[in-house]
Amino acid sequence: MTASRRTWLRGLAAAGAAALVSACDRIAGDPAVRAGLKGAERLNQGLHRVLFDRRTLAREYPDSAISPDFPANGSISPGDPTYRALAAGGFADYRLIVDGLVERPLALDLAALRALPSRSQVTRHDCVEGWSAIARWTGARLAPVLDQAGLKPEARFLVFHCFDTLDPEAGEDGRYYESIDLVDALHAQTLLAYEMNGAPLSIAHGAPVRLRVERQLGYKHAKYLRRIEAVADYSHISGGKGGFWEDRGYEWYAGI
Ligand SMILES: Nc1nc2c(c(=O)[nH]1)N[C@H]1C(S)=C(S)[C@@H](COP(=O)(O)O)O[C@H]1N2
Ligand SMILES: [Mo]
Repeated sequence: MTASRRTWLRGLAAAGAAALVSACDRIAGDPAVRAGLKGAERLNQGLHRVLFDRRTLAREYPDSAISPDFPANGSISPGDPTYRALAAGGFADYRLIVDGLVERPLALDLAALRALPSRSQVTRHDCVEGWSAIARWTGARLAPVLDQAGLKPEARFLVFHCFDTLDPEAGEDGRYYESIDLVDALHAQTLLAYEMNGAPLSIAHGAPVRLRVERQLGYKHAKYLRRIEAVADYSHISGGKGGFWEDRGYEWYAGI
């Protein structure tokens, strides 16, 4: 860009800003306008939160805050025969599939997951049923896993397919599942957790691997993961609302 063009642009910006300020001075006295500005400010705050704050970290606690009794909720012992067989073998044959809109589909065993960049965090889990509990979660950060698989540009959501169901009538299509967008997928605290409080994840809490997505409510933290599918949209999956509980009326975005 030439120097004269730069000066001209700077002048234009300054003139624009000056016009805006004087216009603001003129209208800001009017009570109706003031109310309008407040509304706009709130809207702007909401937008800001959506666009930026979702990347900030959920609160982390000292070990002394860890709950002595962390409830296990929802499924606590999946009956799926494939899951049963994997559990009986100590999950030696377990593979977490990462596929869908990715360049390189993955099948990760537990050793491969443990070899990936990890994180450990003490966070509070909030269930909509009205309880909270604090635990240390350790696992592979999801972002490097996605790097390894190579998300295609069309990928906008990740769907987490689980082994269990809470609806025995429903069959294969009625199994527990969840979905998140890429902001949450790439969040620093989003983990494929394989340890809780320093021990391998118990079956009640989602063995061998569960999602931790710390900026959202408990039902988003899918247990018993079998497959992560990158998709452009999730309306064709199960009930179409992006999750087992979402299909039954819960919010898709359960931010806390
Ligand atoms: N696969 C699967 N994931 C699940 C559930 C479930 O029933 N099945 N329940 C959800 C709910 S409502 C909560 S509060 C947490 C409970 O996790 P916890 O058993 O470790 O407390 O898991 C969530 N993830
Ligand atoms: Mo929950």
